[in-house]
Order: sequence, then C-alpha cells, then structure tokens
Amino acid sequence: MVALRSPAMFISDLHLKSEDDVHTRILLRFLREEAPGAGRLFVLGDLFEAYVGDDDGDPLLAVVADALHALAAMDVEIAFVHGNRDFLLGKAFADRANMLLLPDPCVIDLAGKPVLLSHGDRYCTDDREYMRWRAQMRDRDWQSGFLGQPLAARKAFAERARAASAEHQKDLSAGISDVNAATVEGELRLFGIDTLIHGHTHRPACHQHDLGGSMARRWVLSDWRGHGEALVADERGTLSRVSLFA
Ligand SMILES: [Mn+2]
Repeated sequence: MVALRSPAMFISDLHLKSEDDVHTRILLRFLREEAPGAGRLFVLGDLFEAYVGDDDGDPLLAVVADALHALAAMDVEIAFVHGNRDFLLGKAFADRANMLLLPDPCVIDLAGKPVLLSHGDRYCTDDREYMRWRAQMRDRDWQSGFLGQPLAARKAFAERARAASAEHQKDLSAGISDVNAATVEGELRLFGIDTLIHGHTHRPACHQHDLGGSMARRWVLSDWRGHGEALVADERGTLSRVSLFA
C-alpha cells in the first residue's frame, strides 16, 4: 500500500474498545501505511470508547500511543480534539503519543484557507440534558476530583455513564441528537469561516449552510463501523472520504 500524499487527514469516532478490536487493527494499519503520507493527522475525538485517565494500564492505550508516536517520528504532526468519551485524555498520553492537544473548537489553515474543527457535540444544543452533562464533565474541578478517585471507581463510573447515555439516546428523536443548525451557523459567522469539520453524530455527510449571503460547508466525519474512514485533503484543500480496512 502506497501512502496517500496529503497535507492533512481527519479521523474521529473510532470508539476503540480493546487492543484486539478490529478498529484497533484498522487504525494501526492506517497509521503504518497510509497516514505517513499526511503532513498532519487530526483526530477529532472519541478515539477511545471510554477513557478514565492517563494512568489506566489498559494495553490498548500503550499500543495506540506507540503507533501514534511512530507516525510522529515520520514527520507527521498529530493533533487531538477531545470527544465526549475521551475528554479525560491528558498531557501524559499526549506526550507519550507525541501529539498536540487542541481546544474545541479550533481553527487550522488548510491550503491557505481557515477551517474550523470540533468534535461536534458542542453543537447538539437541542439536547438540553446532554449539554448540562457535558458542562459538568468539562469542568476542571469536576475532572480533578474525578481523577483523584481510584481507577476501579472511575471505571465503574464510566460504565454507568455509558449505560445512562445509551438509555438517554434511546428516547431521543433523531433531530434532537443531531447538531442544531442555528448553533453551527452562529459559530461559523462568529469565526468568519466557511468550512467546518466535525464528528460525534455518526451521520457522515457534507451539509451546506446559508450564512446569509455566503454559503458554508459542514463535513461530518464517519464513525468507524466495521471499516474505518478518513477525510483526506489534497494539495488544494479539496476533501474526500477514504475507506480504511484491516
Ligand atoms: Mn462523540
């Protein structure tokens, strides 16, 4: 397999569960064979299905950190935006993987044009209960209190949170769990940017938004579902989807 030549690649929502997960195998092959052709690799959150702290001894973390580190050693810049599953991924893991932690949202330059990046859950403002939960999880004091608990207690909490989230999702209409268009458009106007790339919703698409006089494009990354997917930019910044296999 020849590495794809690209200034930037984007992936999100791998939801890796274990070292022998098929998606972990796909990621490791992608990082070894295709991603070395990228100038930059952006991981837009939910790399892991659950993440309770950098001190977790799960071999999955070591395997992924080592593979990212090997890619970074091939002169690929790696950057990470937190998802709602792995928002506790901290500096220790980032250093081990040799990747940069970016704020959500953030602006990058792609072929001379600004592009806004986000995990995407910040735009799901119709789901009020989720937004309240999100605000708590992203609170620094809550996070340091949580990280001070024993690993087993943190894992038990993550398990309960996942079950509660699945229960909550079940009762939501499709519209409520998706992004709110006005929230997206307000932010694009605020930044003065016409391209947004995000994940989270697991509804891969490329949407057009009317910002009142100008049009913007919103790329939604695919979750990994049996196969993987990367959004790959060419030298002119044109984006296309590439399927990834083990
Ligand atoms: Mn998510």
